[in-house]
Amino acid sequence: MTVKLHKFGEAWGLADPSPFCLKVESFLRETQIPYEAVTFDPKRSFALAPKGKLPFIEDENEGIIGDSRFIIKRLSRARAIDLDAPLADRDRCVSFAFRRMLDEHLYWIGVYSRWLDEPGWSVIRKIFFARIPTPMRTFVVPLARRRMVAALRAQGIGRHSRDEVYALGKEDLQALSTLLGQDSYFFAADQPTLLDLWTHAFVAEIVAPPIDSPLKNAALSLSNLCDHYHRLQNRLYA
Ligand SMILES: N[C@@H](CCC(=O)N[C@@H](CS)C(=O)NCC(=O)O)C(=O)O
Repeated sequence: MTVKLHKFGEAWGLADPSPFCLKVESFLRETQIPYEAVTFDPKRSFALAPKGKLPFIEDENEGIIGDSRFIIKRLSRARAIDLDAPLADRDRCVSFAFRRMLDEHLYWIGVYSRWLDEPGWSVIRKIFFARIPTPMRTFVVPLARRRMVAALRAQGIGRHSRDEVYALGKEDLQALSTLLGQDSYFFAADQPTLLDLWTHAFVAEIVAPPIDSPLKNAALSLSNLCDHYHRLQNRLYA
C-alpha cells in the first residue's frame, strides 16, 4: 500500500494551502515515496485525524500518524532516509532551530494575515469554506474565524499591533534570506535538506496566494528567497 496523505487540496497553484501539508507532500516527492493524496472531506477528515488537524497519513507499516514533524520523522526512520545527511552537526542544529521558527512562529504570522487581517480574510473565506454546504456556512464561517482569533491570542501573536506582527514576520524572512545567501540550497548543500522543504512550504504560502500584505511584500523583496521557492517548486511540482 502506498502512503495515503490526508490534506486539504490544491489552492493558488500550490499542492495545498497549509504549509504543514505542503512540506509533507514535498518530502514524499523529494524522497520518491509513492503516495496517494486524499482531499479534505468536511464530514470525515478531522474526525479521522489523530490530532484533529491536517496533515495526517495512513501507512501500512506505521499506521495513522498526525503532525507533519512526526510524519516526516517516522517515514524517514522506517525507510532509512536522512535528508540532512549532507549537513555537519552544527548545521543540523541551525536547521532544527530555523524549522522550529517556521512551524511555531512564522506560521502564526501567516495565520494572522489570512484569518484576522484584510484582504486575507476576504480571500480565504471564499476558498476554505467552498466545500461546506451553503446553509451550514452561515454559522461555520464566523465560528471558525472566532476559533482562530482566540488561538492567535492564546499563542500571543494576536496580542500585538498589526505593525508589530508584520515586523516580526519580516525578521524571520530576513534571517532565512541571510542564512541562504547566494546558495541554491541551505548550507550550500547539493540537494534539498529538510530546511529547504520547510522554507519552500512557508514562503510558498506567503507568496502564492493573492493576498496583498506587508508580509508578502517583505518576501517578494528578498529575491534569493523567491528564487529558492521557484527552484523547489520546479524541482518538486513541475
Ligand atoms: N503541528 C502540526 C500543525 C498542523 C496544523 O496546524 N494544521 C492546521 C492547518 S494549517 C489544521 O489542520 N487546523 C485545523 C484546526 O485547527 O481545526 C503539524 O506540523 O502538522
